[in-house]
Amino acid sequence: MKDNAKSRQLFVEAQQLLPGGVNSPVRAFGAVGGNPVFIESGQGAYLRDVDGNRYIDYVLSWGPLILGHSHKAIVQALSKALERGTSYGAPTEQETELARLVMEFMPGIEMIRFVTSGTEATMSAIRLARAFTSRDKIIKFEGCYHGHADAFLVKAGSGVATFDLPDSPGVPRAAVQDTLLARYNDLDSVHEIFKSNPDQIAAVIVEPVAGNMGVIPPRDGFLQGLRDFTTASGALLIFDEVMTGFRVHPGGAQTLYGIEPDLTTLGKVIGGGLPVGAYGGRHEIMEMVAPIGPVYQAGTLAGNPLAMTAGIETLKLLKQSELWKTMEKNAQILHDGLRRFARRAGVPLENTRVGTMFGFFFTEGPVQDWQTARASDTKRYAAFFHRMLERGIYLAPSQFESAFVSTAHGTNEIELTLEAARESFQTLT
Ligand code: HOZ
Repeated sequence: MKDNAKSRQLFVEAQQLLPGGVNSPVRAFGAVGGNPVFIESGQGAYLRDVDGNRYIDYVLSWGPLILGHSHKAIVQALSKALERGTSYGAPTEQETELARLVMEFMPGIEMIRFVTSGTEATMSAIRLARAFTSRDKIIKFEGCYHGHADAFLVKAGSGVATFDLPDSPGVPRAAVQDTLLARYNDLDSVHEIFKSNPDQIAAVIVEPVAGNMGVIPPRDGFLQGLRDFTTASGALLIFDEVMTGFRVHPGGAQTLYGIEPDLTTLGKVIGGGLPVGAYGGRHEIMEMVAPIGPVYQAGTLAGNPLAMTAGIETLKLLKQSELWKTMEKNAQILHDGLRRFARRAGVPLENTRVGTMFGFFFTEGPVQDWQTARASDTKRYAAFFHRMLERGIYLAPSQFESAFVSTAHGTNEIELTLEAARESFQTLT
């Protein structure tokens, strides 16, 4: 057994001051039981906790750390930037540079606004879509998570699914009355909504690869169907690529599947581990944003120079296609190995992967939407999670999240992980 005495003590203290001892619910291990480990530092593919235990990290701060922890280029660039100040509340060259880099990866984005979180990005994107179309209703999918803004807290994924809070108290009915729910991967359910709300839908917002109910790839034709419905009805298609951006393909899901959304929301990777979000799209839409248009949206720390610097360094390195390809190859080796060892141990496992994101459901499968995802055995996931943690592998403390690899995960880390998985699966039967 690992010694976790210091983590346990810190958790006791934290719970007296912070709700659940954490600042974001899924960190609390509520779905898997036990105490969260408190982290002291991260280096490359590894986390070190306050008791001195080391873990190979597949959470990577929930996705942003695509180059691993404390990447030298980022640390150096940030150290220099720090000496010049932390925030100015005035424009910097870095904002334009990061905008240009993002657009090189995602040419469909012609103009972009940086904000400070994914929640802010999605919340602002629907405000803009509503203004652009002069319509109020939006369609979202059960099990998809677009941050915690009121309008999205209906049958959402991530922590909302993990803690089974389908509709959060505190969200006024009026805030969600225009949020219409469809089933992921089910075009008929989308068609029905369009049919019963003619000329009223402002936007369809979707995680083009769902990553907040575990990882669920879109079925063939699903995203194209959304593109066709929205175009035909004058609604906007919003790809929430906060998670999938740079992860399922360097150019995001829109490049991988060849579908151009009207608006894209980003976060995570474009901040290189610092707080960031962004929304962008075609000129004619983005030109509605203040100060050139009437749609108001602002932020004291938006486009923060440190976040921009970390994002610039990250994207510059990601331009080396070999780096990305190696990372994807490693994700594939992991995915295949997990499947193989689960099968050998007789553990029913549906595992999924798109690019550098992967997930696994303890079920016979197939998993294609929230209904089938939630049918998986979460107790078994919890047991697997703890067996892996004990063997030095840090996975998300919930079945309904995604795992990520970074460029710092090499052959050694992959082999150690698969060996830990092999042993862990054997103990589950
Ligand atoms: N989007 C992340 C979860 N899937 C955010 C992590 C959090 O909620 O803390």
